[in-house]
Amino acid sequence: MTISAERTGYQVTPEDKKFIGWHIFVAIASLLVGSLFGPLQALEFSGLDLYQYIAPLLENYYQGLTIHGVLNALVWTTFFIVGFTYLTTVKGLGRSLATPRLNRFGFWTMVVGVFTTAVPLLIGEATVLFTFYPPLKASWAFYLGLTLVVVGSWIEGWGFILTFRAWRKDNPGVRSPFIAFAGVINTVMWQIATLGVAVLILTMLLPWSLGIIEATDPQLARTYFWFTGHPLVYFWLLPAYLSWYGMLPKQAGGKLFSDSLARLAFWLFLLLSIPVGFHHQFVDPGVPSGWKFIHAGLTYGVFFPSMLTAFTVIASLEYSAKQNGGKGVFGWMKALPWRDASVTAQLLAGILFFFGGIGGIVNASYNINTVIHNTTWVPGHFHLTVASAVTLSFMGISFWLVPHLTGKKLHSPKLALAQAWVWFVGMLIFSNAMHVLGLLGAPRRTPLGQAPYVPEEWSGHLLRVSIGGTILFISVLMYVYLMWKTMRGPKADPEDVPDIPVAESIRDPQLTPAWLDNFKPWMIATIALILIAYGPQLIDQIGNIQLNSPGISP
Ligand code: HAS
Ligand code: CU
Repeated sequence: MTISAERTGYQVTPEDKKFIGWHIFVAIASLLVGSLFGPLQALEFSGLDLYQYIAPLLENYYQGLTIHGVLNALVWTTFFIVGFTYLTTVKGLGRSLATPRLNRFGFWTMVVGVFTTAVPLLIGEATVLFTFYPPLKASWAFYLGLTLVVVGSWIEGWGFILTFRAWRKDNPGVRSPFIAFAGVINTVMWQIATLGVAVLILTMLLPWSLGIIEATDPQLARTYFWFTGHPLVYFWLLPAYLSWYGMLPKQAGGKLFSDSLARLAFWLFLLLSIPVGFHHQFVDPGVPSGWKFIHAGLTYGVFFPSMLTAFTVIASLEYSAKQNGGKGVFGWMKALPWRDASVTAQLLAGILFFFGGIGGIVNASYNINTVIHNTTWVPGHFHLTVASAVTLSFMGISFWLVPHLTGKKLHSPKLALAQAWVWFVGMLIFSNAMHVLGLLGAPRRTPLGQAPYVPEEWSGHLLRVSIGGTILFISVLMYVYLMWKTMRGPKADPEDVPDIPVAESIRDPQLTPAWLDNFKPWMIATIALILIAYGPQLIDQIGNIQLNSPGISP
């Protein structure tokens, strides 16, 4: 018995479509505003200082960098993910949410949070970069706004979890539909992961910014931060994986190679996403090296489900291409639907992610990390991951999603295809230059155009950052233009509106082992592993808390 959404043919209700559409709208608006600040940094690297022209608006380089990071890495992603998970939950389970009012409340909480965060950001009262480490100090409104965004995402997440449970009650023993399953695992992971920043903000940053406590403990703050900060990157990534496993094979004219492997990867992400945060703190003096070593080992562990993903997704693509006449060990790749902008964007995102993943293993290696830590290598790495694997996939998804939600046709499929390629080329140039500069020792988060110590040897690479960054900016503008024109276009014939692509798996999912569809053992193991990997250090660092670091702002 297969009961994929494909067979149930459930159509998402117009109200749900509209509500999901608002999430995507806020996401794209944030991406646009956040991206306006990208070229400022990229061009500054080769000495073109645009900041002087907008001096009355921006205080300094760091303010622009903070806005860029917060809007692109935090807001664009979170709104897109929550909206997309809403869609995969209702479509996958073939029913509307159990809690529509709760989700509306969650959404508006997030929106109020974004505005509360935006005000101090724009007036220069929150120039603390997207990691907001103390002793850098922001206005209380910044911390409160971030809290509201996180709490809103929790509330929406409860809606997805409760709906999944209601479905489970009605369908005992039936394998959960993959796209709903994958979205809900990411939601559960997020609920646990965000406890770190929740404690950080509520016990330290908010009271500090309100003057209730005088100073902070930066070491403990960083530990709390990375408890959330690392799993955050998988919160971004897993919706892209959901699409690569659960949708892309259908778009490529085939099927998912293995439902079991797909589910195993998601469980491993639940298990291993959180207890690896110290790989961001290899040089922190307050964390003993034994614990860093354990987190380095667990990071190699969380590398594995991504390799599993590369295998399974490429196998699905090969199967699909061969169904459609593709031949040869590599020749089948030519038979993929490269004219389909949504498919191409996601394939290019996957290719860029290979390089990002290899860089990740360099970062994770305790001793080699000291070579690249705090250099431009790190932004090079995360532009291949969050800004490519994730962002370019989300762009590809929106090529069918926005038409589906609005009942329109994609404004220009050719422009969409070009947009994906422009991103790919821009990112190859940009990220390669950032990696090379990092190896040469260029510090991250630094206006290198003004730095007096920059050797001549760097100038070619700095120029490539500027060129790559400008190309990426052009690609964002193409994307936003396309989405705007699509949204504003005339209603299309219902046959011309793309449906949600839901891939079937080659083997009946009902044959997938039951332990790959049962939360209980995985939840127990997840919590146990977090307690082992973090418990002793948290007890130690909280026990030795030193609130003695006053705030500074640049
Ligand atoms: Fe990372 C720093 C380690 C993945 C994001 N990372 C960062 C920062 C960000 C970030 C934002 O261990 C900077 C934070 C800051 O501001 O300080 N990262 C890793 C490792 C992985 C990894 C081991 N990172 C990500 C992902 C991110 C992300 C995903 C965002 C979404 N990262 C680190 C470490 C640091 C770090 C250290 C700290 C550095 C420092 O010192 O500060 C792994 O998860 C990567 C696994 C990936 C793979 C690739 C699999 C390939 C696939 C492609 C399939 C191909 C397809 C296309 C579908 C194994 C799945 C086929 C096409 C055809 C044509 C057939
Ligand atoms: Cu990490």
